[in-house]
Amino acid sequence: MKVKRYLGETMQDAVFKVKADLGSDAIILHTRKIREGGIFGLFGKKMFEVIATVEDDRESQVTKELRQELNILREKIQKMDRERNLNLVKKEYYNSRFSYQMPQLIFPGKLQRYAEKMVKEGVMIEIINDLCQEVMEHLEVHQLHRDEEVYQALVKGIMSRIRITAPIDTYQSRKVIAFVGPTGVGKTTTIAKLAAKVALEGKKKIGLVTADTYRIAAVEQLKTYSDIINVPLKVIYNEDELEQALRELRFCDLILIDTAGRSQKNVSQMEQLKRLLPKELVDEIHLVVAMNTCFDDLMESLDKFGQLYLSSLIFTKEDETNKRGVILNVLEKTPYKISYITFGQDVPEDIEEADPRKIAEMILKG
Ligand SMILES: Nc1nc2c(ncn2[C@@H]2O[C@H](COP(=O)(O)OP(=O)(O)OP(=O)(O)O)[C@@H](O)[C@H]2O)c(=O)[nH]1
Ligand SMILES: [Mg+2]
Repeated sequence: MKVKRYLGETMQDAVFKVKADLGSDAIILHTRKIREGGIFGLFGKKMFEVIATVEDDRESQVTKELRQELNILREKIQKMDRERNLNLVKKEYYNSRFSYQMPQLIFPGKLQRYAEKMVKEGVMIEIINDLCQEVMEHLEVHQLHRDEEVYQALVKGIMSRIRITAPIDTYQSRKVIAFVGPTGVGKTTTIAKLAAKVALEGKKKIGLVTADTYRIAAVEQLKTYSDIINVPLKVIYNEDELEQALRELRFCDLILIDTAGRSQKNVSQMEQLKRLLPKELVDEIHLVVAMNTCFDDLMESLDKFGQLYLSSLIFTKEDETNKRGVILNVLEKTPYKISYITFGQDVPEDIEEADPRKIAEMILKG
């Protein structure tokens, strides 16, 4: 570091000399008034002294580089701030919209394409927004442009939202399981599929009970299946007969109870169902709902059937809808788990245990 001394008749004069010699990057270290000439400092001329310095080349190069780095960092921080503010505004905007509206979703890179797919699959906007925000937080900017990385990150996000229960044929102890739900959603067909699967595996003895004596053909429907797969079927006409039917099926490891379709709007039917399926006799109740039902009706069913102690949900008729996002929506709005998904009329093929990865892929692949 060079340190130099400058004298001027005025302070401005001295500073002017500093600038002329060392340039405008000069640093003033010290100033003072002095007397120059004379005897022993007396009678000398009054002058102004300035001690100044300037960084040498090597130092100024380092400073330059540091300054450049500082500017880059400053720009990055400003950009991040702008992005964060933009995201906050977007989030606020989406949250303020009614779920079914399709606002202009704007996400970076490949996220945009998947966000649009999820909209088509009927996933609620707030869920899409949350999923995409999570991916944006976890992936670097360049990764957002790689399809596979974005896809896998979204699969992971969806999977973390899918809650499932263990398949009924994995239970260690004897279980009595009832199936309830609105009319025509596929309760009897689902029971036939499950009974046939378990019977075919041959590991468990299965028995059927039907409480659906409401429609003349209902008993016949289940009887046909029980004859084909060769499992016993008991018919009960009121709640008092369940205990006896279960006693008669005491040699069975798994007993599936079919119930009549019930409208969630009919309060007395709901009360009847509660009396029919007491906790002391029935271990689990699975609510069967069809995926092609409109979301509001579905939520109403969940609300009303929720008066029973539901263990899990079965989504049927996946093959009859292109709004598979309903599964995510329901799990977001309720505390339930899923046990099975059915996707056709064929017994026993068209049923699968709920699998979070498959559900995520189904929603993202469309
Ligand atoms: N496409 C399709 N049809 C299904 C599915 N599951 C059931 N079904 C059909 O839906 C109709 C009603 O099925 P059921 O099993 O009788 O329905 P349910 O809930 O027992 O009806 P109720 O006892 O009258 O309340 C039948 O034609 C079934 O073949 C499915 O996953 N996909
Ligand atoms: Mg039925």
